Amino acid sequence: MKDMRDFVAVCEEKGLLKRITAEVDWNLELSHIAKLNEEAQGPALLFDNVKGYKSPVITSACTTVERLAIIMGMPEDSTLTDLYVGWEEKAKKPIPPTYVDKAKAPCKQNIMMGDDVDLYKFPVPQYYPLDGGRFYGTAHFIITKDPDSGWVNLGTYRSQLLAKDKIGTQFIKGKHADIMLKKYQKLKQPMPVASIVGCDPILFLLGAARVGAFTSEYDVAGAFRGQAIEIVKGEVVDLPIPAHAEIVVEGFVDAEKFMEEGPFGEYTGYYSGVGTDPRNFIDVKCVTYRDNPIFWGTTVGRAVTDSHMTMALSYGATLWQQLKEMRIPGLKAVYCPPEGAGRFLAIISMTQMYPGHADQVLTAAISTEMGAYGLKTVIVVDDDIDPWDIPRVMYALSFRFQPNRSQVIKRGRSTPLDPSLPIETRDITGRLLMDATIPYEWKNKPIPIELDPDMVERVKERWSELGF
Ligand SMILES: Cc1cc2nc3c(=O)[nH]c(=O)nc-3n(C[C@H](O)[C@H](O)[C@H](O)COP(=O)(O)O)c2cc1C
Ligand SMILES: [Mn+2]
Repeated sequence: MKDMRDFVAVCEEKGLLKRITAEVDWNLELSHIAKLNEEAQGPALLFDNVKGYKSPVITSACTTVERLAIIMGMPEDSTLTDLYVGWEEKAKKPIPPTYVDKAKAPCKQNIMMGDDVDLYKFPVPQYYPLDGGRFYGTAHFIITKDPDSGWVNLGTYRSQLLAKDKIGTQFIKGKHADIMLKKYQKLKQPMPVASIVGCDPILFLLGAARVGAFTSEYDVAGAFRGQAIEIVKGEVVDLPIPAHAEIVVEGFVDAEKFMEEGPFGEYTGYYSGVGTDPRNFIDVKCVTYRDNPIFWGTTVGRAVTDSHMTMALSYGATLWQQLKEMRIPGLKAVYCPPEGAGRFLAIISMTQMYPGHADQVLTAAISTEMGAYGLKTVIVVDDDIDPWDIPRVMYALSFRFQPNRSQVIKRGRSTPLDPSLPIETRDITGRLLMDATIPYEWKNKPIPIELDPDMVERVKERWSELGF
């Protein structure tokens, strides 16, 4: 799979994509169709007839585990936890991208330069009623380069359409683009950036994943595909651009210039902040795009939508990967529920091998790069319980968890989007670690009740006689 069109073709062939030919308004109608469709775990949607536009919009690409598996090149009956395991395995052998001839790069088929740049030429949706405007970048990612080391980063950070040649940025503190922007600020230079809409969907999943600093998401994408991602040079920025991208925005972010941005109906189910905030923005100098470009959007808002599934994969897989890298023995499986956007809550199943082992796993989870940011509750269960089996997790919390002994509250880095904290003080969160295992060191463990096997046989034989 090298681009969005391959993904559309695969999904269409498997009956996992629906073309909507009726006219649909980009203003709320399109997003509401997508949201209601996603609540029902429906197909990917290709809107062929957006009011006032000729080119299509795709939504709901990542809504089901089946389609996430297709993007990852994994068996379609995989569970989310299977995908975490596959992610960790595939990511092991990074392959750097390779340059191809510009003449052969579809992303260069059309160009708008300078004053001709007009982002209103694309069918950008308005998602929710109180959103500050249309959001150009949802299922997109922003490419930046570290001025010191040359490390190329791909990160998904939302972008509001602020003017025909301006899109907002929301690089939350400590995100890779934010770290780089601060370096450009010191150098007194604007940061060159490119925003990519529509491409091989694995690039978007990686843009949304917490790949460690100094590692390029391009190299990890190469690992997933088993071959180098094809790139070309930008027209005005010296950044590698996916050759098969649908729409490429090139421009500059000046760390000292701001425009009012937001609010936006976030994945927490609440609008971000209280109103607009001054934010940096991309001053767009050039746009290149394919013929009839497919505009890709992802629905945010109340769980569970497309973006929650995206994060349940990209964040959950990262947590699993980073725990595995710590080489802790006995880890069986991790599950980061889509209801918590894959990042507020994690459940870990493990085989205990020594006293304090469960405590180690709990503190390890919040010490990973992934878990150190915003993870609020970690539950560890014994290996007889699958972490995605929520009724069994409730059982463990009822019969194995002991508040006097097995919960610890820590503090750490929060996300400014967490609605459980007052809007003014969202820097620091509490973290709850819950040990729902039976302590390894107990000499007298509770004796589990097993049915008598002979009696079970006898009762089964008499089942119909008993009137069942
Ligand atoms: C749909 C979507 C929208 C996102 N919006 C933002 C955002 O506006 N700002 C932000 O800092 N992170 C946002 N994220 C999370 C980042 O993509 C994620 O933290 C990623 O790790 C950032 O890349 P980096 O690790 O290279 O900085 C969003 C994720 C998704 C899936
Ligand atoms: Mn990164």
